[in-house]
Amino acid sequence: MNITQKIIAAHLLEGNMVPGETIALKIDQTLTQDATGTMAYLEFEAMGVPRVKTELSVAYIDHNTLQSGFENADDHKFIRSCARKRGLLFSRPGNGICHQVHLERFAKPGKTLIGSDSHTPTAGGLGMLAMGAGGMDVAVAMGGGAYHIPMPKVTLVRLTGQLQPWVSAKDVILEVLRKLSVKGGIGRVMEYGGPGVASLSVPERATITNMGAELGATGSVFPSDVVTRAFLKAQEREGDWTELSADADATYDDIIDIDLTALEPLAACPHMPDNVKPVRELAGMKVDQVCIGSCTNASLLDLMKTAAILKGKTVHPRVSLNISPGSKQVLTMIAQNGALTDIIAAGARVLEAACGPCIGMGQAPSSGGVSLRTFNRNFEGRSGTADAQVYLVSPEVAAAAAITGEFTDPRTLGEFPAITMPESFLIDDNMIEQPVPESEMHSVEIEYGPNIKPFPSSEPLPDTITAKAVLKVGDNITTDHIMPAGAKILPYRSNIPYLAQFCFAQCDPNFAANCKAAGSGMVIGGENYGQGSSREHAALVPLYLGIKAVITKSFARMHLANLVNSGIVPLTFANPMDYEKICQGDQLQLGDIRTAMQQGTAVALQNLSSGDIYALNYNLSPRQREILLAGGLLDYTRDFSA
Ligand code: MIC
Ligand code: SF4
Repeated sequence: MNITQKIIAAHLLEGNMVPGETIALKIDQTLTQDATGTMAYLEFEAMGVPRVKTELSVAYIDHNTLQSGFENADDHKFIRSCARKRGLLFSRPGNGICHQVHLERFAKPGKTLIGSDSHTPTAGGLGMLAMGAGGMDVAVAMGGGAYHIPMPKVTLVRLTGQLQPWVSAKDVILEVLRKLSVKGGIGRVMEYGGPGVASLSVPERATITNMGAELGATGSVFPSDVVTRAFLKAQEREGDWTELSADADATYDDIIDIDLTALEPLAACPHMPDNVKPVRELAGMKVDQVCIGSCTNASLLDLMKTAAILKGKTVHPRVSLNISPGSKQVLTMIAQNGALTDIIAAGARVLEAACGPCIGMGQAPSSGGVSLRTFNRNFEGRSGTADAQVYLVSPEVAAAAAITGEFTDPRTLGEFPAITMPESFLIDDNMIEQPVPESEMHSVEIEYGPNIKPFPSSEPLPDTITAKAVLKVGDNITTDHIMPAGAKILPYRSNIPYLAQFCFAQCDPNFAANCKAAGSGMVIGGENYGQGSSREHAALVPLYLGIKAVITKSFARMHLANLVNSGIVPLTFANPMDYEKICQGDQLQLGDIRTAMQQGTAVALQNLSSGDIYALNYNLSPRQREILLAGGLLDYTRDFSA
């Protein structure tokens, strides 16, 4: 077996390990962050489970850290009260980005983790099967329920050679994205192997597994080897180590080869992570902003490299350099070893250890500004500036541009500063709060601030759905298109009615008004609809606006699951050419949809405006069809437990 199959086999509760067939997995650990967490804990409360049943569940505060009103602070209190009462660890604001902290303090080789954040697979760098999921799925897992996914195919990414000076882990994953595209990982776990693995440290591996999310992959995983052991030892967690490797005769569904020695510095150009070019081709382009941070590239190693490049220099006058460390551990260590002094002296604007600019929580670039970011997503408008040109790069390329004021191939800067991993990290978990003992849980009140509004209710699936095509969009629509984030909107993640006005605003500013006027609607989409984040708001808000079905050429995994969990029917065109035949505004009908979901029979879409009929497909497990029949996962769970 390969590593993925080994972890799945050890956690399999139901189903056969045949790619595409639905499997149910036991989940050992969960994580949430605050932007998805408020909803996840509201759902957990609605499920009525008194204490979490996992081996470990952690509630992080890292996204909504700008507090320009009461909303975020209130939501943090709500999450803290849930964590204390329900048996979760609470990672306080300031402690760092969930994926970075989880890697440092909690990830364990061979275990399963789901998190209400699409970059949860970061922990795959430590040999975990870690997956992003919607908040409701995480709430179910916290309650001890299984996590259902289609059994993934496994792609071996065989690494040979060794990275050359100034070339880094970011370039490895950008190369994979260049080769495979943002759709290339769909339905797959990317498993790293080959002789090149041994040369990569755990934080470097985590940069690679982190951006497996951008491939659309279910997860990404590295072996657990001596390097993993050394990292865990340095984190005073050697006891958490177990060896994990693929059998010598393991088989894979596909293999891709990457020669680390041949890689060069790369950049993902606006506005997709797979639009990758060599940095040398971009050299000379003027740069306005540089941001170093995020769950992709804000480890100790990344910031030590940054500091070494900035040492004794001044940030170019044209450039605003922003640095957000990945965790309190990272920030404390660079403060102690002097690297932070070099960063500050060079003129960097040092932000708190949180997501920050990555999710548009401040530091929006100037109009039309060129921003080089060590992050993982450069979707249009995500930075907070609609016409900004965001490039995704390594810390080396980012720091080089911060000094020169232009895209610079860092290999032209001379000798690479040698940075090595420390033998021990500074361990202080004082910002991780323990829950109260179960015997005292009644003493903790859940604190609901005025920002928290009830979530939208859905109804059991009707016999027939008749509704207008309120929106037609193209390929690769992201959840940032469906439900944008950023400093102005994110504080309302627990207020679905308020969020509704921003739904699809970038695609059609009249979307919300049209939905309200129509009363109900369907959305028509192209390939890979709903790629990107795990946010279930991209389903809950359309539900609130009356969307009953979404019909596309294909869906991204997490968004499809979120639609089902919200009671919105996801269907695909049997003949993708039929997509062309529907116009926005057409009146559409799904006849006998309830019977089809009950019996697993064929579904057709009638276009009442043109008279055409289109055959549709659905790739839904019997459980997912039952969830739809019940009107969503919450109602299904209630029916189930009744
Ligand atoms: C993101 O990077 O887009 C986010 C913000 O972390 C999301 C979660 C969210 O929308 O709250 C993700 O990646 O899942
Ligand atoms: Fe936070 Fe950005 Fe990572 Fe999402 S991608 S978890 S916003 S740092």
